[in-house]
This record gives sequence, C-alpha cells and structure tokens, in this order.
Amino acid sequence: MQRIAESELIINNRGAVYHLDLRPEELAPTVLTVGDPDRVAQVSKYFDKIEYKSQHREFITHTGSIGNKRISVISTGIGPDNIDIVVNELDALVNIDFQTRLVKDHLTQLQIIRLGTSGSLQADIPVDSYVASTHGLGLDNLLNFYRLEHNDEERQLLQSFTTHSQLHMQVTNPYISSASPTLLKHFVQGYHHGITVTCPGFYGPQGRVLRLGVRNPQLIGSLSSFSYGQHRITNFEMETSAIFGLGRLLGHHCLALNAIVANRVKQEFTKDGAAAVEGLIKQSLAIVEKI
Ligand code: R1P
Ligand code: URA
Repeated sequence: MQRIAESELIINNRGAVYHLDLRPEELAPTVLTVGDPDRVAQVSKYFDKIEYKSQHREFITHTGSIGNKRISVISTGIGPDNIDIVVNELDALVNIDFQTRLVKDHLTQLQIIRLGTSGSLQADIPVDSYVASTHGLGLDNLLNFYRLEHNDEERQLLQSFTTHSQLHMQVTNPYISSASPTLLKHFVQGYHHGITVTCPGFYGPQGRVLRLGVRNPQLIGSLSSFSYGQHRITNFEMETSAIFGLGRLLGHHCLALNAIVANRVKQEFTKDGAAAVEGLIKQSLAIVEKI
C-alpha cells in the first residue's frame, strides 16, 4: 500500500487535518453538516454534552453527544468546492492512519447528514416545509473530477433529465447520486421526498436575474417540469449532490434534509427562516439520536 505524501494529506502540528483542524479522536461517527457557521451552535445547544469545539476558516466543529449517541456538527460554508474539502478530510480522519499515512485495513462508514436551507421548485412544496433528498443531481461539475459510476436507475434518470432539459449543452456533464436508503427510510413523516438539484451558484445558476441576463431563462420551468416515473425535482441548493457523490464513492451513508426558505415557482420567501431551520434541527435530531 502506498504512503500518502505530506503534500497530498496535510496534517498540522497538532496532528490535525489541515482545513478542518480536527484530530481523529475529535470527530464522531455521525456528522451533521450545515452551510452556515452560526448554525453549528444552533445544533449543538441540543447536545447533552459538548466534548470538543474547533474553528478554522469557515469550518467550525462541535463534537458531543445526545444520550449515548456521539455526534459532530460541522459547518461547510457555501458550495460544492467546500464539500470536496470537508468530505475528503472527514474520510481521512477515519480511514487513513495519520502516523503511517496508509489507508487503514478496516474502513469506517460515517453517517453524514446535511441540515440545510433550500429553494423549492414545486408549487405544492411551500416555504417552511422540509425536504429529504432521494437523489442529488449535480450541475456543479465536482464529481466529474472523480470516477463516479451511476447505477441503472441513476443512468436512466440522468438520461431522461438531459433529454428533457438539454442542460448538458450549457453545463458540463450533469451527474446524479442517490441518498443512503438506510438513512432516508427514517425521514418520511414530516418530509417531502424528491430529487435535489445542486448548483454552482445562487444567482445565475439558480435562474435569479438581478442585473445580468442568464443564458437559460427557462431553467426553473425546465427543472420543475421534469419527471421520471415517480421521481420529480423538489428543490435546489448548493451542496447535496457533492456530498452524496463523494460520500458514496468513499463508502459513507449520506443524507440531506433541507428547510425550504424560498419557493421559486410561486416567488415567495419565508417570513421566518430562523424558525424554519430551528424546526428542522429539532425534528431531525429527534430521529438522528435513535439511528
Ligand atoms: C445559499 O444561501 C446557501 O444556503 C443553502 C445553500 O445550499 C447555500 O449553501 O444552504 P445552507 O443554508 O446550508 O448554507
Ligand atoms: N439556498 C439556495 O441555494 N437557494 C435558495 O433559493 C434558498 C436557499
């Protein structure tokens, strides 16, 4: 087995992985990811005990427990490029020996669950409701740098999506990756289910027009009107497909739960986004604690 060089996996003087500034023992096997660094404390205030806190750049981590369940909550910041850092470093923390710099013989599977905010792409999925993603559909290009293989269902979904949207003419190679079925099955009551599209931006890539025109003014309609069998696109945001794609390649169980703060079909925005996010945190922690 090949030793991983210092330039490839950067470990600081504390023996911690560079960007996250975490040592292996400072991470729990269940990891909640949030985009907003302020949301970390909003989650960890429900822990019975906080054993460790760290902060480096936008990556804040609190590790603690609820009952017997050890949990870390970590902020990713915005976007799929940050997810490349977070998911690779989370995996390194459990699956690479920091002393020998060798991949371990026995690999650990993390539970990685995103608690985020998102825009709805369906009139019947209102602001302040919650979506559990069945799939992440990536318009962001991150997984094109890896060797993601689609299963039959994903290949058919993707083919149907590209035929419907013609987005492959503008976006490099869209990709799709499913949520972990073992996690998703616990989040049914109180959650809409559907495909979450991940975009490499908040404005043009999500069809928002301020002062700049967009190349595809039909983007929202094209995403909203897509269906394949029982599948439809419910929402979009900026991290889910990257978490699902990288997480699956590395053998982890991944899920994304998003509070809907905007409805882009009805052009509505939540009156109290903080309350919507608080509700999602409470509702999801009650389940996470038990699985
Ligand atoms: C954009 O405002 C950010 O909000 C959403 C998007 O995915 C993007 O990160 O998620 P978070 O609230 O988790 O950051
Ligand atoms: N986050 C996004 O990325 N888009 C939205 O519309 C709302 C939250």
